[in-house]
Amino acid sequence: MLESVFSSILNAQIAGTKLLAVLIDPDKHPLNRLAETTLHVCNLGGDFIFVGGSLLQSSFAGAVHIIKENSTIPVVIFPGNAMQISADADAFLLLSLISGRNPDFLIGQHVAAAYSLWNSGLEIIPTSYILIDGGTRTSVEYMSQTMPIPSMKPDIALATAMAGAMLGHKLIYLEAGSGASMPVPPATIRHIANHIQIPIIAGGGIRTTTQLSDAYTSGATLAVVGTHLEEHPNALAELVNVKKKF
Ligand code: 1GP
Repeated sequence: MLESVFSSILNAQIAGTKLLAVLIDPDKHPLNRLAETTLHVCNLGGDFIFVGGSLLQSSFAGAVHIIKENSTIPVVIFPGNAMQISADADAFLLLSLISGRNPDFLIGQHVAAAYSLWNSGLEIIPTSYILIDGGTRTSVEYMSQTMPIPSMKPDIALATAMAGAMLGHKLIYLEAGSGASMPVPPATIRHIANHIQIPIIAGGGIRTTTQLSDAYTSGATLAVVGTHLEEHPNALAELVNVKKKF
């Protein structure tokens, strides 16, 4: 039987190994290139394909279908909103944007999506989604109409993650926002990892092998890279090499 997505992240955390997810935003990948991108990620050693985006200009379900058909690794929906659901995927991150105070992203979208998700057969993974200031106003900040946690306030980030843990979330996603000029500070990741046992995902603004390595060293089990690989698809090999060193 296939290992569930959450189990494989938890097992990596326990083993001290690291994982890499490539984010595919269907709006930024023409449908006729999706199969090629998917094969590229699988062949080079990505662990997961995350699918999601802020808007919905293209067919989300169509994109997930093509990705899943061509993928040998789990396909995980990382939704921008309740419209981004497809039973073709393997898992769904049920994100609660707990750094913000917008009820729509704390419970409203979840209720809107509930019937579809309940009946989808997808592995649903409740996830604390924590936006940390990455030096740029990002789409997630604007679309959610929430304020990120200041990057130099690791205690607030930790308190937020603690609240998420006590609410029963299974993952903590520390997000600087897609295309952020700075990733989540390693000190913030470390501060949370030192106090909370839940696996940490770090994403947003990771562009270099050093930034990726810093995210892992400071305690992230899974890193997510999108923009850098959209701009430089050939950079995936060096990122995978960083992951393999752990
Ligand atoms: C965004 O964490 C992801 O939600 C990836 O961000 O596009 O900056 O890599 P980038």
